[in-house]
Amino acid sequence: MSDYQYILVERNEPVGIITLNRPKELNALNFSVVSELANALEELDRDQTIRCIVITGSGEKAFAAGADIKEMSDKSPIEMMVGGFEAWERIRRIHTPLIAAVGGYALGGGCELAMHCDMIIASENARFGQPEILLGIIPGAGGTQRLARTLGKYRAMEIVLTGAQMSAQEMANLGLVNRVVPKGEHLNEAMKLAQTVAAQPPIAVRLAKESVLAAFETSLEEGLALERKNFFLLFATEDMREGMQAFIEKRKAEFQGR
Ligand code: CO8
Repeated sequence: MSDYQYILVERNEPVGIITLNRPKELNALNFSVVSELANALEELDRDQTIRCIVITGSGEKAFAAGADIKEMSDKSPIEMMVGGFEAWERIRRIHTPLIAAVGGYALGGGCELAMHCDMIIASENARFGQPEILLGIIPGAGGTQRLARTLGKYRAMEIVLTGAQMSAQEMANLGLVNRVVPKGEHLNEAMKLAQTVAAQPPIAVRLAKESVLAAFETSLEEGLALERKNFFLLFATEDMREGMQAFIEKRKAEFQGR
């Protein structure tokens, strides 16, 4: 595993854990953080022993308080464009399921990073929001699109146009947060969820993630066609035979990832 300056990477096989590690700056996402994150995620994604990845923030105050405003404040549009936005695309293409474990602030790019994940577990003190409008910009790493698709137009508009922060419970009620847990319990709960996902047959998990994500990008017709192809494809796996045989024989399935 490579050395990183701004993140910590652990393997608690079969779960990988990435911790954003700039607690004094509330884990603000400078270009290097996002680039390191994309590199680490790709490294874990290639590792067959890692079946689920948890992303969290160090310190009690924040998951991530957004892009690094100090780094961005004097940037030109071109510097922003070439500075590392492709790293967000690389994060978007990770096949392994990602779980965000959010304690404290998930604002701006921090909220967008949580939304790049496939599930979000939040402490009761978590705060979500897109405060970019207060800085004279708008979300740039998918916030307008993912909020609108998840919460609908009207809630997304309010969050993006006012910069208001939302509590973990409000976001859970709106469908953006899977579970709210007592303060400080977010990582434990995310790890439990990750272990459950990691115990499932990996090829089915990969195709299941691909199929659900397709719902955001395709028509119903195309999404159904993709789901059906992935469904048929899984009948070519040994894990499918094992899963069904184990059910019939009333024993626990032993999945091999084949
Ligand atoms: N960037 C840089 N430094 C930050 C950031 C940030 N986003 N957030 C906090 N910090 C720093 C503070 O400057 C402070 O540093 P110092 O001790 O040197 O003064 C330290 O972290 C602690 O912060 P505060 O003293 O402000 O802590 P408070 O508890 O008083 O307040 C808040 C916490 C409310 C979270 C407050 O820090 C805040 O409002 N932060 C900014 C939130 C924000 O506006 N985020 C959006 C940024 S824009 C964005 O994300 C665009 C995304 C575009 C795509 C992604 C590209 C990478």
